[in-house]
Amino acid sequence: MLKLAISAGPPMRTTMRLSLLLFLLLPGAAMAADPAHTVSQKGRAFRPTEVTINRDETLTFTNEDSFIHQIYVDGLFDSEEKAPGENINQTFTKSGTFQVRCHIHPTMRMTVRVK
Ligand SMILES: [Cu+2]
Repeated sequence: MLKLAISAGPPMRTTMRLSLLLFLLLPGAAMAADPAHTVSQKGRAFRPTEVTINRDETLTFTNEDSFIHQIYVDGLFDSEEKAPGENINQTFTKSGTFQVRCHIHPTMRMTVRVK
């Protein structure tokens, strides 16, 4: 698809299309590549077990097990159950120290510190 679009127009149009493409792709790529905001659920455990973020930042929880997980913080949020390979994007809008847990696996827990 990309090659077809580039070869179809004259050079000016190609530059414009490439700029638009980069504009659309780069923010998403930067977010996906940020390891500080990603928590994996693997082996019935959160990894890492402690994360510090700023208020209003979002953590992405990735289910890397072969069974269902979810996440909750008492009194704050309670996510849907997620199948293997699915993600949960959770924004922390309050400052404080929170224990994130999984209803399905009571031994799973981690600490999120929100500045
Ligand atoms: Cu779980």
